[in-house]
Amino acid sequence: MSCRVVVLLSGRGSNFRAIVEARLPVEIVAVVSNRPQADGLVWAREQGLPTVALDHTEFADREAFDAKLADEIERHQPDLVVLAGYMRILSPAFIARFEGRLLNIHPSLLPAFPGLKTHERALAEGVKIHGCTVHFVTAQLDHGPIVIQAAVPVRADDTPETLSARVLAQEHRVYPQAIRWFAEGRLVNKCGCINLQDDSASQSVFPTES
Ligand code: NHR
Ligand code: GAR
Repeated sequence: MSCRVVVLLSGRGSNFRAIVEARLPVEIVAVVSNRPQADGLVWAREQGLPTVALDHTEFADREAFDAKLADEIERHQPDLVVLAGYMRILSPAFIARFEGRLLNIHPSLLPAFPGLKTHERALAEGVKIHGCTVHFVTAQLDHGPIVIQAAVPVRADDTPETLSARVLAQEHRVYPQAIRWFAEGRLVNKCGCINLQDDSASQSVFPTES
């Protein structure tokens, strides 16, 4: 029985594309966006995938929107919900319904730079290493248990654009990997830290150590 995945996105959808193109042993049962015009939603339709557009501006408040969003997601009976450039903070009531089966990719090496404008902030701080993090989503923004990270060098002449492109290439590599591990049932939460069961592939996570 394959892992049923719902994807949430708000924009371009390049992480979503990378997930589809990785040919994972999962079934994408719905692609949901809070922005009806999102490029990612257009591409999903072109692929013949089921889509749901829910315009958050048509709801009275965050709680009302999230309640409808959760109902729409639950209709598809997902084993996993994947945030792929989803730009709305999710309320505690939403998290309670999906915690443990909700993943996000964040464009920084958490716990550094939670929130928005991560590449600008990394450059302003002068960090020499930056990257991305796949984590389980909890009610505390960008603080859930970490599944996998990838690091990139920061170059002296980087702009937010060049740096984000370097990070994005790594996002496209590690997000499919994390989803594959979840689908294989290999992610084990041990007191808030994620362990990878049967870790014979660890050299692919830490290439410089092998
Ligand atoms: N929700 C919870 N509860 N916990 C997390 O860890 C979440 C989350 C929702 C989204 C993705 C996230 C990121 O990776 C994410 C993680 C949006 C904002 C934000 O401030 C912050 C973090 C993330 C996504 N959004 C504004 C808001 O008011 C709207 C900004 C916009 O529309 O452009 O929701 O960084
Ligand atoms: C990605 O860099 C993702 O990490 C980031 O937005 C981009 C979405 O790109 N997510 C966040 O900043 C969440 N707050 P994509 O739509 O092409 O996948």
